[in-house]
Amino acid sequence: MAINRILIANRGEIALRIHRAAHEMGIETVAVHSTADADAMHVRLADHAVCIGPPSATESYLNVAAIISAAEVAHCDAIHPGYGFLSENAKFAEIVEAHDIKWIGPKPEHIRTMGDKVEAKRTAGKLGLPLVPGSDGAVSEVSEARKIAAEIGYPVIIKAASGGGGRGMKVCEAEDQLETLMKQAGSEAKAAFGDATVYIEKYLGNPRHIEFQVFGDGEGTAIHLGERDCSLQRRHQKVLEEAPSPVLSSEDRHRMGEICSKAMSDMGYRGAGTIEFLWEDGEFYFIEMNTRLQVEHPVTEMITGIDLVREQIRIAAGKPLSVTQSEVIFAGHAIECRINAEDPFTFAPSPGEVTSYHAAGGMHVRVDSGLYAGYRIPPYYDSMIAKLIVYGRTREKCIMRLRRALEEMVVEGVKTSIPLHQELIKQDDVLSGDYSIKWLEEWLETREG
Ligand code: MV4
Repeated sequence: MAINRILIANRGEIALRIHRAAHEMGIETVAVHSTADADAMHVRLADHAVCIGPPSATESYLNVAAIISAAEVAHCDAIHPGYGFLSENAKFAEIVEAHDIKWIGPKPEHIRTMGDKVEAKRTAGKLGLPLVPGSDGAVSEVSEARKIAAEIGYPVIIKAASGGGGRGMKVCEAEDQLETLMKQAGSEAKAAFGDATVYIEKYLGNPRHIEFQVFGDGEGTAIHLGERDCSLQRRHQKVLEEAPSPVLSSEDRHRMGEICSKAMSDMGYRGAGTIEFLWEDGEFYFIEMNTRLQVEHPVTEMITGIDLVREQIRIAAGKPLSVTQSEVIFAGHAIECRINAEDPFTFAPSPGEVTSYHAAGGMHVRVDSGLYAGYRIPPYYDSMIAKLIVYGRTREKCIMRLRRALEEMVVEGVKTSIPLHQELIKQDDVLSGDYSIKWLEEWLETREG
């Protein structure tokens, strides 16, 4: 049952994050990397490294055969997929397990269920999670769509079953647009995901995105670690996340947290998961579940003191969760800023050589990053180069510390989103926590510069 050597099937800051948890548990690590990442920090720190292909992700970090071969050759007994890449690929999880390698992740059947948004919603409903009013499953006929929309009232949103993360959605304001938008949504979904299946929901005009972190042991024990507010997004990319949400009372947290952990317990969920809700006027509506560790997991770690990657590894090794629900104590406030190598005004990617680098430090400041002076940020992957996570006993103190930490960060040679974050945390609505999923894009339109 014990895990002695983990293959980390990822790159960048999350590969480092996994390496750190493993080493703190006395577990060896094997990095895999593309030719473009030979000089990356995750490759330098790991105990062993295997080159698995050319820069293109399809031929390296998504190359199942190359990753399984690397795991066999390097005698790994477990694979951690991180986020993105193969992390929510049920087939890959099955292949890993078929090779007698432990999959540090949820059961493949649960990954598959939650990957299909129609199935996910049906499952969530059965498990007692509150849903957005809408169609009961897929909608194939326009006549059926008309009937449902008339019942729930306009505006409605048409979503692709294979979509997720905001891709393939159409908002329909009135019945005369329904047929056109249904057909558009279907054909776009077919082109993008190879699946034309769509479903319909009541469109919520001004919600917040609030997600609950859950953990299960796969045998019916499950806990929640509270929520994260991720409403500040641009084009479905999160920019800043915080925990707890500025709008939830501890009663709200406990009530919704209990509903989430009960659901995970009933389904026998294993590992880390995130249940995403839209929140409007004090009500929660389930939208999707992510069956992976998330980028923003450190804010949860900061307010609970629990190492989420360590819990993932424990569960994969057949050990129980290290805490019971009553041992989970929420304290203080944490905010994460995602720092991207991009122009802070145009958002154009800015790869290239980092000529100088200094990470912020001091009390309650955490920087998760594989950057170093002289590192060349390759142009082939995601532009996120660092996460700055700051803790404070109150939200106000957390923001003061965040301002100080952003001042300290030095990344030269490429453009970064640090100036964007500095400006963002000066805004009254951000200071007061009064923002919804629309706030950031609206602010960017009115911003000067
Ligand atoms: C919605 C919605 C409004 N009403 N569903 C976008 C990503 C995907 N996870 C779900 N999304 C949305 N679903 C209903 N019924 C608005 C969004 C949405 C959104 C949600 C979370 C965070 C940012 C967003 C930005 C635009 C739209």
